[in-house]
Amino acid sequence: MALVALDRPLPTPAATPGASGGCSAGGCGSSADKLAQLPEHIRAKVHNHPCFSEEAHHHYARMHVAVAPACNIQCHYCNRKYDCSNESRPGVVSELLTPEQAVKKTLAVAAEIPQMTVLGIAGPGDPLANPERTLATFRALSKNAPDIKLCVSTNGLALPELVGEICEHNIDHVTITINCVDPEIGAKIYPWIFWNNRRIMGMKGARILIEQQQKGLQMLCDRGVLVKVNSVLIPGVNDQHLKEVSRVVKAKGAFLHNVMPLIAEPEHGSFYGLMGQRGPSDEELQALQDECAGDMAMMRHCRQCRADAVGMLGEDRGAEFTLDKVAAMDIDYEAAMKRRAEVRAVIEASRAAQQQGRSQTFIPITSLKRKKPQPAPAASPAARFAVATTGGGVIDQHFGQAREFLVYEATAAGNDLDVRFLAARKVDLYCSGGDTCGDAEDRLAKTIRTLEGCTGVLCSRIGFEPWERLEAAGLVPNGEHAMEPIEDAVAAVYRELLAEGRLDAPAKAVALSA
Ligand code: CLF
Ligand code: SF4
Repeated sequence: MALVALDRPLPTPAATPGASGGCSAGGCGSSADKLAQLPEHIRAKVHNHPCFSEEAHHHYARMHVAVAPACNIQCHYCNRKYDCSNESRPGVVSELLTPEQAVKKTLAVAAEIPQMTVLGIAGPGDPLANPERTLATFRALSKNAPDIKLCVSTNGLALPELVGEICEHNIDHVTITINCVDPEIGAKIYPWIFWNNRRIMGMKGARILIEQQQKGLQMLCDRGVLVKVNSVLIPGVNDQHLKEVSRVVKAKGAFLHNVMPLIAEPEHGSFYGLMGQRGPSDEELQALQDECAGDMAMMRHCRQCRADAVGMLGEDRGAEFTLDKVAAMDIDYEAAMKRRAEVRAVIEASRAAQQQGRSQTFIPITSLKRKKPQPAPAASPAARFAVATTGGGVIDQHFGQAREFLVYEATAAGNDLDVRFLAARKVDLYCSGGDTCGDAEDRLAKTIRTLEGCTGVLCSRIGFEPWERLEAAGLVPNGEHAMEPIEDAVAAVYRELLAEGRLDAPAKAVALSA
């Protein structure tokens, strides 16, 4: 295979921890393992989609093109001046694109970021309320860039009428934002819809929207299109109801449910923002995700990205691809496709090696026993770890350079150790260089507050000062697992702390070294 330049280093199997203890393929709840359990035809569809597969989001990027300005409904959490809150964090899209501009930009990004596998249209309005612009973009891309997966996000009102076109253009992944299945609750979220050239208010409008969403969902599932359902968690409005939503959409065949926190700030000018409607806390969000998880697979790695986002989830490289910069690029897409295939092959080899390393280096938790073995208790305390990573599924980021931390939870039950991804938490850059270091103190204090509830922080390196501050706040800093796969490193640190009796009270009951 030709040597391929990547914009980030890939882990090698040798980086997989041996003595420190890796996870077993069965005992560790790794997302890669869950992916492997899917039927082959579904696995092929989600394998390199960063939103539909949590494991893929460590390796592959997505991009959005903002070609859809109009919307056919009003959500109380949306102000048209801002990106669609369904699929993006607030902030105006920098540039609205024509389909032609969108195609050129997509080819440019695909050539520059070969691990970009998915092109999504997610706003800034509703893509299916702008069918000509949206479908023209998809049509041109399915012809000119057959190696890019196509993805669309919609509120669902216009969906049933467009299912045929969606299937025709190979749009394999659809997201429908479904916040309720009860019109009474719907009327509290949607003041009106625009339907058959009329504005329909309140419960009547909400009922039509719900019927259209459910009909569209069923039609897509019947045709084998993979559907993800997004729901905005609005405390006091639909928090008690989302479990029912999860049950209903799963019964219809939805693949994944993404419960996202409401973002409502007065400065966004949305109804909820101005009325002081609060969003959920991290704990409320996670509790609801856990409750819904009984019914179906949950997405927990959503970054609520902009309608013009470019790059890995959590990163935005949009500024590198403004219209003027793209216009100046000379793109040979035939050559780019070749290089993209080579890069994908390298990534896949790395993913396979990580999996292989994981199953080869498993050291059962009982191997930490030194003297007379004693039975482990039924369960050990759960502990959360914040991880600094730029992608690739490895710990490769300096603490001071992290703009977000991925939070993982480790739990031991008997001989099994489970490590699961919980959420991404955004932080301000602690170390931004230049002359802004005076603010670093404040930013560090904020970061520590953001990491509340975590036991430790894993990063590739960390300075002396933040190390001390983390310790003073009761967090255990750890820079010893640089370039190791995240789940293995979390498992290793959990084992160490458990063996040293440094986890919470129940940990002391675990006789690992009697
Ligand atoms: Fe975009 Fe959405 Fe497709 Fe992903 S985003 S259209 S499914 S390619 Fe992904 Fe962004 Fe969350 Fe959306 S992280 S907001 S879920
Ligand atoms: Fe805004 Fe999206 Fe709702 Fe339309 S569907 S009102 S663009 S959040």
